[in-house]
Amino acid sequence: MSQPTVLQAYFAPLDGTPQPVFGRHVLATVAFGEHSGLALTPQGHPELAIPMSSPGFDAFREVWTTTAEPVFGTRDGLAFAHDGEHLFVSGTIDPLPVYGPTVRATYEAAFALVSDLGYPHIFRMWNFVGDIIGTNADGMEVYRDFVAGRAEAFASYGDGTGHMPAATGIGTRGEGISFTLIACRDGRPRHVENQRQTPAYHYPEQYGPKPPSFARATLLEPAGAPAGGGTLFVSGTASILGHETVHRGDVARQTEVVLENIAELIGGPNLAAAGLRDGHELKDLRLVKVYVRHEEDLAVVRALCREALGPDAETVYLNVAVCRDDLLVEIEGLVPGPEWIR
Ligand code: 3EB
Repeated sequence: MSQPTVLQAYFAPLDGTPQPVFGRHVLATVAFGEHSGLALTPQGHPELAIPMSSPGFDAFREVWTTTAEPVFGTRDGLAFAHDGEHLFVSGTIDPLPVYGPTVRATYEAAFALVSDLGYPHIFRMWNFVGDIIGTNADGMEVYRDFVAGRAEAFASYGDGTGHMPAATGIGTRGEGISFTLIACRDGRPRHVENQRQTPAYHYPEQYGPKPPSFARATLLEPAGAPAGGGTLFVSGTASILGHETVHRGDVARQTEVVLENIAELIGGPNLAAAGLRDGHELKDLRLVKVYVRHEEDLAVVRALCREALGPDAETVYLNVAVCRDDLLVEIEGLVPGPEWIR
């Protein structure tokens, strides 16, 4: 039997070319720096650049690698990379007075690529929304405008698992919208909700005309690997209980609720409720991105994260707006499966 194709990620400095370890290939990168754009690099792989760095916070390149030789390309303004098991797609949308119809068309083009290239299972998405809590030309909040367009695209997407992938929806320090998705061919994503939170796709209408299309976490059980393993992708998580923001104006308590929400989400009882084995702790989280709305809150948020997360968590901090004006912090990360080599 052939070896499973293993996907991994790491954070690298922005300057310099990503150097994967022997036997691995760069699939795609995301540059969290000062610039925006999407292109195939001289090395071949797609790189999405998002303006999200600022003085006092982090700037870094997220490098996705794979054990199989990837193929790179572009279609419909999207850039992609695939390795026979995983497909990485990135796209950008220029600033617009109203985003919904273009978000719908662009995400539909991405879903068509997912289907045409034969990687039907989307297991993780990131949605980077400039001016996220600003107002569009119709007087609607940009995030709600975006969410409605995305929901229309998801309405015609079905991978047979019947659920939405783990995702992040977050502000940037620039304009326009960009996104990245990762899908797989033979692996099976297992989507997980959080017993402390209303599924986002069931949020009531007070948060917008269409509910957000994402799961709280997704476990990717790699094709060909023994059952019970897999990487658990944790969505952007905020200080929300049920569907309501809690601790308005109190960044320390919001950070505590976020960390408790993630601890509950990845813990044994919540995973068992989703039919999954294993259970994890906050100390198991890696590649943690902490989105802090107010620059001056960084020290408080950092201290609480340092205490809760492990010393190897590889935590980065970015100063961007979150999708509700009362949310001060959002945190995402992943729990690597046994297939990861460190
Ligand atoms: C929330 O729980 C906070 O729209 O893709 C978190 C993760 C949030 C993903 C998205 C939004 C998204 O509703 C916001």
